[in-house]
Amino acid sequence: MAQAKKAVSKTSKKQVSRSAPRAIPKTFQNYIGGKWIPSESGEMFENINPANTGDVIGRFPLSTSEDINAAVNAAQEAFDRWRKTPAPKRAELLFRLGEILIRNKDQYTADMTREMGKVLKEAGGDVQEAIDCTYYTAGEGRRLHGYTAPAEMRDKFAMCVRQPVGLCGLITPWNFPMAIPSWKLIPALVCGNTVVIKPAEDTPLSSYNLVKACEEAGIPPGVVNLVTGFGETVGAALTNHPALRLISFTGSTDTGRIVASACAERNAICSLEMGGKNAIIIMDDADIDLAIEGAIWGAFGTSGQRCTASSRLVVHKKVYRQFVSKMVEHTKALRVGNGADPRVDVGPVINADAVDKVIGYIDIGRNEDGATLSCGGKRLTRGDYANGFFIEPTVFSDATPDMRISQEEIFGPVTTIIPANSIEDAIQIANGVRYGLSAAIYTQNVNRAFQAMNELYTGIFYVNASTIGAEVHLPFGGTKATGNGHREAGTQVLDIFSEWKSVYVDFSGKLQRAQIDQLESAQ
Ligand code: UN1
Repeated sequence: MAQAKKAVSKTSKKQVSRSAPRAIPKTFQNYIGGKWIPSESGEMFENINPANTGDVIGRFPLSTSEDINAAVNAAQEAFDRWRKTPAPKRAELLFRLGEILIRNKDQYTADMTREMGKVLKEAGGDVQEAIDCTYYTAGEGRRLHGYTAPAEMRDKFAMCVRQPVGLCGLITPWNFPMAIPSWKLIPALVCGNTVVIKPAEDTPLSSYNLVKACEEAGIPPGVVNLVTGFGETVGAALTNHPALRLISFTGSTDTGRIVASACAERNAICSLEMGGKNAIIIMDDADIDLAIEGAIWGAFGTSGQRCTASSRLVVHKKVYRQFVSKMVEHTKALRVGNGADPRVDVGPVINADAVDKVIGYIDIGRNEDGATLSCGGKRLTRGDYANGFFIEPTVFSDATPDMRISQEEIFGPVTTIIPANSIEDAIQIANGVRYGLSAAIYTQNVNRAFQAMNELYTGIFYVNASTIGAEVHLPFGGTKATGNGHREAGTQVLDIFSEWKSVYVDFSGKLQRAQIDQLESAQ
């Protein structure tokens, strides 16, 4: 998943090129208690276009723990009224939000490509996922089902209902800058919680757009609060705030561990969505051209910066050579560039740290691991690439399962091809990493497809499709180091943002003792 940013200087997070011409950037504010206000620090950081670092998208508040305190107070003040607002009424506001998102989709899409780098089609998909999530989850306003169950005593009624958990802190990543905030925000709201959102410092504009739309939809002041800034300051302040009952975090596994420890200290609920090292298995009976298409899309879509990216391709030895040569041919044909150009297939990576990390892994793959670099491998720096964070789509082949490039999350346009001897071997390789988010198999054999489905220990699984492309009405999340047992999306997300209350109504008019009196009551 998205990497946490290191502390960087306030105005150069993406290493601004000072030689490039600069228009005066727009200034943005935090949203606290229904008001747009600056940080108490008065300081700002710049949001830079990763395809062109001379393009400053805006200046956002470099917030502090004081701003977090103010936002949490606002969420606290709004909570009682919001939780008592009937869920269908809360949902009406969310449906209105969905309409606003649809109306502004093109603008949000362009903004997202500009701040995050992903190509326009994908940015449009990201906004669409927020729309889908909003409509689907708003529908829960008229469900939020609990259940009734027979009581063990006569004249006694038993049921369980959902109640909001309270104040929630949402820490969201830069790789899906509107979809993932919506996965957290919309269910939190429909369940009756109030929230403080801390978006990734690389992509605050998409969260700003989402929150602005919430304001326009009429979501009451204090229910949704937005505080921008860096993980080390505002992320930490949010995570450690005693009034927040829940922290929902999507980001790197290392940062997730810090978040989880902080939550454990104060018994806060913590939901984590973290790394992946997702494998596509390509069997000898697969439709190879279809598998190549899926592998290219899964490995290089979003420049490989998805937690579900197809970063390992485990290929049966009988079709291995054929697969590698086609994969290289198709990878070389990809057009790298500014995602705003509709001819481009692969945009930049998010920032200078990401370039260093990805190029570092390419060096490891080549030197320390000793895999074959089949294509790509370099940062692109000339001409139109000079002011952006562009890396050639890169394929390693002849890798072994234990190499670092086969084990560690690179989070960039790099995929590793590993040969396998059999379905059993392929499954073992695919399972042999610390993560368990997504996996896929290409095969024409239904038995193999089901065998893989049964034995791959991941939260998401695809047959004859890539490892990416999850839809909002099914649970999203992973096993092992990918998460901590929760699922976003689907109806399962309601189990993060609500708590169960079991209710017993005794209408017998006398004392009935559970577990003790049941034999008598059966007579
Ligand atoms: C991610 O991989 O970081 O499944 C999120 C997908 C998208 C969400 C991906 N719907 O590809």
